[in-house]
Amino acid sequence: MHYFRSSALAFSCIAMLFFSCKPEKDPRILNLPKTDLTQADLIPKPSTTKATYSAFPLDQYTAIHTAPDSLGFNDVGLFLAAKIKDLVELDIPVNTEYPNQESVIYIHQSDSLSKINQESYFLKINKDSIVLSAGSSAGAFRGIQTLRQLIPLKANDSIIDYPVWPIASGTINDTPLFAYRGAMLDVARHFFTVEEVKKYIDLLAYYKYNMLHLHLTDDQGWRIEIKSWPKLTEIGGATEVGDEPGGFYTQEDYKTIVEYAAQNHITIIPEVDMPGHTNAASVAYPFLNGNGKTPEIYRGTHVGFSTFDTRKDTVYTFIDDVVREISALTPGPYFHIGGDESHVTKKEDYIYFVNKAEKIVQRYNKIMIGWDEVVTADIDTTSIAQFWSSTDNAKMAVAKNLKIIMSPANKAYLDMKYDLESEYGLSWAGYVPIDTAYIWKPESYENIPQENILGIEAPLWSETVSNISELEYLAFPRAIGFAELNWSQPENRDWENYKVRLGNQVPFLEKNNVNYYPSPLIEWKTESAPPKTIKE
Ligand code: TNX
Repeated sequence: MHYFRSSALAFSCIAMLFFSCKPEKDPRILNLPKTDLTQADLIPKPSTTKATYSAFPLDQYTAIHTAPDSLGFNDVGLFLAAKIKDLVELDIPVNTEYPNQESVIYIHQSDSLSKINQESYFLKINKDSIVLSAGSSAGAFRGIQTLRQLIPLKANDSIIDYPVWPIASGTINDTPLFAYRGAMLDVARHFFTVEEVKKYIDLLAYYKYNMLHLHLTDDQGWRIEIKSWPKLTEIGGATEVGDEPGGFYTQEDYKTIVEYAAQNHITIIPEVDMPGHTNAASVAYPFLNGNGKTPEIYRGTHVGFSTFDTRKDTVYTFIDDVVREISALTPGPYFHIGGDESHVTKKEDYIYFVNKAEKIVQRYNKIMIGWDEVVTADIDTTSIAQFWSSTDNAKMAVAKNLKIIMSPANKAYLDMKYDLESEYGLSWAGYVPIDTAYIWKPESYENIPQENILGIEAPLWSETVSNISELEYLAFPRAIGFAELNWSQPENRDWENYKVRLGNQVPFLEKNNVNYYPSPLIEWKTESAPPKTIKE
């Protein structure tokens, strides 16, 4: 009897090997370890999470199926498949014929969700399927980031004879707190290559950022090709802070960045800083200069010494060309005119300048953004103020009913040193350790009403950093905290709980070769954490 049973088993195994090259889906898959979705290390923390304590088996039988391509959902499916391939080496088919329908990730369009918010999504993880619903491909893309964060790095290979990555089951309902979740990169003080910017975009997208502001010009360099004014990059592109060689983006390079960002559902915001911070432009075209001195190349880190000549018509012809050419390459709705620290521009000249620059930006159908000083001019309520230092300016912005981007330097500046030990960074706004960067309420900061606030943008000025590794040291982990402040509901944010989830980002950061500051405030999980399971 015993003998008979085992020989029958052997026979069916041989038959199975004979008829199929892939092993059959093992029924023991249903016995995946118990999980608890509410304990997952998700950043930003979702609005609501419910656990059902089992798991979806991500494995060689999984396929992705999406809503029709016209809505951009196919691209989101392909993006997910590519990230799964990078992470666990599985080839997951997207919208192709698949033999096994028991293990499918569906990505659906849902009109009811788009009524809440274009970026909202609903994720339902079952034992045999994952259903991601979103109003738009942007919402689906945000949901995909959540799903990526739920995939364990290590397969649960003790269960069956092929690898399975169990994804904790349950439901997640998620909506962003703020519509504008930004980072800024200063490519003017030090130049960063297209590849470096792409890597930063990858990391920002993982944490659900949707805006990347590029500070393209400053005293030390001009970084974007303007075809009608070629010396800007011929001369202005050849310098940066210190001895390094500078660099610039051709218009094709810039398009590459814009397209790559768009694939990551991130909008690029170009900034041409004016009328101050313009030494590099004036070196290239001295007629622009308004500070009464002969412009000379500048490789230092002082601010506030340069200005355009605000009363010359040809200066506005120049600005019109620059705004027109950059706007034509920029699908996003915004154009940033800078406007900060114009210490050698007379007040009345500054106001005159900002009023005229705003009209030029509007002529090319863009919404003007400026650093908080621009509110001292007569700007339209459609323009946006970026609060970085002056609460008086922030209050004036509220009085004028402007929308405000929150970048208070003592909280949100990624270029401030963490502490005494910091290798890079400045400290004019104080040290910004990661608890200071996390424990504040952007939605009620300095009595600015929440309805005026678009969201936080975390600027990274590059006087002290010159390559991606140094950039990452300042940005990570603080940029991860701003992602949570921007996305998660205030009642879901908690420093103690965040600390644990942040410590568990190490496998992701290491896998992506990210140079983060290992702050002593956090218990970093340097070994890839196994999937969280509950003992039965
Ligand atoms: C202030 S923030 C600046 C920048 C500097 C930065 C350094 C702002 C609008 N202007 O020009 O790079 O401080 O932290």
